[in-house]
Amino acid sequence: MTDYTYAYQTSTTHPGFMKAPPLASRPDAKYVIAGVPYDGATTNRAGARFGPYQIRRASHMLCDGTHPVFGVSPLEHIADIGDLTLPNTALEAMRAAMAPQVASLIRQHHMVWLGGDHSIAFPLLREYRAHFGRPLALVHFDAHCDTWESHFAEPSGHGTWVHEAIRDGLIDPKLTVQVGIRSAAERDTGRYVSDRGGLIYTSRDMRGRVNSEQLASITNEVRARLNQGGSIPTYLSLDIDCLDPAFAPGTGTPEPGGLSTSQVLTLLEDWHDFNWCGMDLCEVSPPYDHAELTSNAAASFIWTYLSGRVSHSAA
Ligand SMILES: [Mn+2]
Repeated sequence: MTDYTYAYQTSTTHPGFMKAPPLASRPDAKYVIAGVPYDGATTNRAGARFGPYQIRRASHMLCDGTHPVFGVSPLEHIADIGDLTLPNTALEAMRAAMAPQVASLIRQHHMVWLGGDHSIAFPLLREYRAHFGRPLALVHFDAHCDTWESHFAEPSGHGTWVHEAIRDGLIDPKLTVQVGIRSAAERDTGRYVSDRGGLIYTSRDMRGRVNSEQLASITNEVRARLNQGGSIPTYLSLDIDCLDPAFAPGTGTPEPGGLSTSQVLTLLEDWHDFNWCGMDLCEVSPPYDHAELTSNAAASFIWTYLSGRVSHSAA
């Protein structure tokens, strides 16, 4: 097999996310972390290849892992497989190497993927679509709509995957929810999801709404919408640039005027009982971070998601 090991890859599984053991020593782990350290599709500032390493490092401050809202720790339920072995080359070669590894993992585990730039979401969704045999529901936190039809004259990049996923029937556009959108985009691109029946909450829609009560109308609307799909598997794709650069400066394509860490945490807490089938957290770019703000936020979001899953499974 080609040696795809690069200096920046977390090629050992120790220490894993929250110091979770490697998958080999906990093969029946329900929840498994895997890094996808690829940033070859970044349009602005590269560096997300270092995201998985830094998110894991930030997660080590979570100590015993007991979550203040859910009162549980995900620690005994998780393993970390380290980073996928990928060629740091062209997009298609990377995706071809990624597919069999992803397919094998999602057959056996509930996965949390650490990006990497957001181009990894499309090949992930292809494997989920194949696994479940039906289009998924999608909840997508991002400053960007990611519905561009081309990537600067190339067919695919880190801002095209929602368009590609709808085009290829990987997700149901009516069961697609976007949160935090605010970047420059032509009207038909920016409203692509809502024009096809989905829901978009821009960061402006969310100004001044932080706690559960203030966000209740959004929560109720999203819950009602996802319930229309019955028990449809729902995938969470979280671009850290949904946050305002004040909360997440360490990202490749920052957009001022975004969400606060508290707003996103409220939603992750209040939406913990959705029918989640997996998540990714993309676009953490440590070279632009300050005081590890961005990687700490990313680690807290994943910890909250996992704690919510463990709490919901026990209920
Ligand atoms: Mn983005």
